[in-house]
Amino acid sequence: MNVNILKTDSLPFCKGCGHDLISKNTAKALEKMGYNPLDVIMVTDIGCHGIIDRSLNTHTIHGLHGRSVALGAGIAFGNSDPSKKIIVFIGDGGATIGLQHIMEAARLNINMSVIIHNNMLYGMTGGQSSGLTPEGFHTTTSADGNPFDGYDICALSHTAGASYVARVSGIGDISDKFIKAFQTQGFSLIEVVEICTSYGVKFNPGRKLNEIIQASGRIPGEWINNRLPFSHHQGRKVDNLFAKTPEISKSFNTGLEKPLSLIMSGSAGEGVQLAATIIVKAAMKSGLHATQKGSYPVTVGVGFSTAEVNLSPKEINFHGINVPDIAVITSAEGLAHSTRRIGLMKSGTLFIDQSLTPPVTGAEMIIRDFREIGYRTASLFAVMYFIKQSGILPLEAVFDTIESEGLSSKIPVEKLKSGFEI
Ligand SMILES: Cc1ncc(C[n+]2csc(CCOP(=O)(O)OP(=O)(O)O)c2C)c(N)n1
Ligand code: SF4
Repeated sequence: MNVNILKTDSLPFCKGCGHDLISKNTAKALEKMGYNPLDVIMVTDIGCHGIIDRSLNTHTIHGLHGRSVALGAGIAFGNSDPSKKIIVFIGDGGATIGLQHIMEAARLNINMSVIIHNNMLYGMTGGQSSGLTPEGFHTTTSADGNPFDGYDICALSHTAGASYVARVSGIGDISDKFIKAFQTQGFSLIEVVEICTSYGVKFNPGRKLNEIIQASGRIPGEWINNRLPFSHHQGRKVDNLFAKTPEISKSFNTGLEKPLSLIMSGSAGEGVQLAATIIVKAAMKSGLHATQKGSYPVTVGVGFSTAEVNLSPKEINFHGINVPDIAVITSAEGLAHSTRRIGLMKSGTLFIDQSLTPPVTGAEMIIRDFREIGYRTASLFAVMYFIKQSGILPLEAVFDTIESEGLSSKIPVEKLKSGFEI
């Protein structure tokens, strides 16, 4: 398979933003190294650099501000396949918020690469100083120039024990430096010093990147420790996460010939996520590839609950959904959460419970009492209704999954069967 790391050349950053250069050089380095996107796990942090997720064909994980290194470390601990590449993107804001995570990952020499997007300020929130802002650099919170010196993140990481550390200026082709980092056994970190064209340029008119770097005393360079990577000490003590996941074998046939995206929106307690899991597993039993993503408020147990499911006869590289092909809406909270995306549907089908006010959409609408079997089964009932109508997989695959997942006592199987006249 020859799939590019980036889905598009037109990345979602302001014109001239250094994040664009970093993303493209990361992709270039991985492509030069012959990586399949599905062997790359990209963890991104909160901030402008993090919105790259939607442009990547790799696996992507987006964490809390400053926590992406900890997330990457968790993945590295659970991964025993050296062909998988774990790369963490983080801003200078996130890097100082999560500084201790970086130090620990360097000290343990965990097998992962961290790329710090050091634009010397908090980009996404309007240009505040971070712990890496150099002395004298002007930001929203230091209008007279930063009175403090920033951390030397390269020196700290090198001293902590990272195998490979480099600081580079974010100009031109920097993919070879990235290749060195990605080839490293153990922890590698690259600090790319770059400019936020919206705020860095505005507050520091006339200053050029290389002059700022020289003035800061944080000169580009490479620092190497000859140490064994964490994986060497880890030995056989760690469990392989993939080994714990039972394989699903194909026992049914599919009628789906092209990718299909589905959003299911209801309320907490209505079994939306469980219904999505059942459908995903039933689809896999029918030979399809499938992805599932859940969204709900931080206070789990109240408010909306939305599941996004992609099904495809081919491998799925991008598991986000902008405009779905199918939407299944079973409660007012679910409708409120998905109204925007339903409004964007120009075709496809919306399955909506009859108790709700139909929204404006270009999708065909199927209105029905999906709660007749019980509100906890509304989402599953509605999505099974779609499955039966479309023939993308047999309903037997769904019932078989309910049984094999040990859910027969939780789900009113007989009622569902009679609902479908089985
Ligand atoms: C825990 C937490 N604190 C604050 C915020 C608000 N916030 C969102 S983006 C951001 C700044 C990000 O700056 P940086 O990490 O340097 O990344 P950049 O936007 O420059 O790429 C902040 C403070 C947040 N999302 N989470
Ligand atoms: S605000 Fe700054 S950091 Fe964010 S995308 Fe624009 S130029 Fe880049």
